[in-house]
Amino acid sequence: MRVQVAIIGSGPSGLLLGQLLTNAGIDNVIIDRVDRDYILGRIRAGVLEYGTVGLLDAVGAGARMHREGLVHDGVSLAYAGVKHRIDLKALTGRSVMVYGQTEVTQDLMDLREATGGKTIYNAGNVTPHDFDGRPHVTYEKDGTTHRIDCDFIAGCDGAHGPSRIAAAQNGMKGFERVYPFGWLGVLADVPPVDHELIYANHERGFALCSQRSNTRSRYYVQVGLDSKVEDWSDDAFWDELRRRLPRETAEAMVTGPSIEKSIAPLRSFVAEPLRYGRLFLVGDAGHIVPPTGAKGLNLAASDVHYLFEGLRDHYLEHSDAGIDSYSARALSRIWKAVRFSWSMTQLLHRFPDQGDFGQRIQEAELDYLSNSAAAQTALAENYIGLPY
Ligand code: RFL
Ligand code: PHB
Repeated sequence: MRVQVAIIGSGPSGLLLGQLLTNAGIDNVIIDRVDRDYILGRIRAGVLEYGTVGLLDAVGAGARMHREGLVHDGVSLAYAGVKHRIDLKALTGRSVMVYGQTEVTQDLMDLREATGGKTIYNAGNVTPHDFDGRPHVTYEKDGTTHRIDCDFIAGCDGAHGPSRIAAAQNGMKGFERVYPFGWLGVLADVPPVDHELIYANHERGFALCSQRSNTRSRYYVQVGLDSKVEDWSDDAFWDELRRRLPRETAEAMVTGPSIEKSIAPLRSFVAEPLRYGRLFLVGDAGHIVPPTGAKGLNLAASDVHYLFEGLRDHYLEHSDAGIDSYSARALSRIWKAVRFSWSMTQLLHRFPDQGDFGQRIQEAELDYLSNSAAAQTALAENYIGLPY
């Protein structure tokens, strides 16, 4: 097979890039290690920046999001037993969209199918080759090795895929921070405790009240790295969550059986550069952020925006300026989101060595934030998403 662009990975970044290319008449194929149902079973992000919403609209995948997604004009921070609202809309003129990554992925998969996009699922041993010369991707399926020749390879295959590995073998530099805790997440068919998200700082650790709809909630509590999902009964989770929230919030909480429960470790990682000849790292393949800032999926979308502009200009304008500047343009936005996610993590979590002094410093910063329009504007600008 020969295509113009071979995309490794059928997560949000691969699907969004694939759709932009298809709509522009640029031939592409997506190759993934697993199948559609497996990908749709992964419960992940929930908050979309206005830029991500705009991109989904631009490709034609926004209709259900506007029908079923929840527009949030604000977000709350809770600390020392009190909740403080940050009015995103009043401070920036923008809102965010609460719509699950699973739904985004499903909408993009449905659109790809409807527009005749090619996807190869259940491909084994997917490997990018010769990206400085004649780029091609090989994979195994049904006992045979297949080869796809292409002009460019988009590595949209997440943090553990073959694109990051290939980059590491070709001079990539990685910048990393590992945090000494993880998030235990629970999904439950109970009404959300608040109409907006609550990020809570507490001496026992961070907690987050998020949601997927008016009848489905997504909650998280910070846990130690040695914690296992099996150690947490539903009751133990609800008790711990309530302990970390202001009293009225805890009392208003409706609990019920979990429909999903998982633990994710937190880390920050950035790969530099994001381009290796004709191979590009996109989304989680190029960077990881702790979920505290709700930036991972949104950064995947902005990477796609920059790379698509470069590829479009290459094919339609005969200019390589966009491809040549992809890594620098994307990294400049990525590092700002990495900084924001790191600072939100720093502000809201309990660190093993922070002690009472560290707790008071966090509370002082949260107090300053709740009383300063300037500080709230800085947070709001980052939360709704920096411009592309
Ligand atoms: P994905 O979604 O990981 O997709 C990569 C795809 O590549 C495939 N793949 C391979 N294919 C072929 N060969 C191989 N060897 C392969 N290895 C992997 C995989 O099967 C998969 O289909 O990366 P992508 O597209 O870059 O998207 C990134 C986002 O998924 C990620 O950044 C977000 O989920 C992060 N994130 C959040 N982001 C937000 O913007 N807002 C949020 O509120 C938010 N909350 C979260 C999150 C991530 C979380 N976890 C579990 C890490 C909450 C959590 C708990
Ligand atoms: C989620 O709903 O899963 C979610 C929301 C906000 C975050 C992280 C995760 O910052």
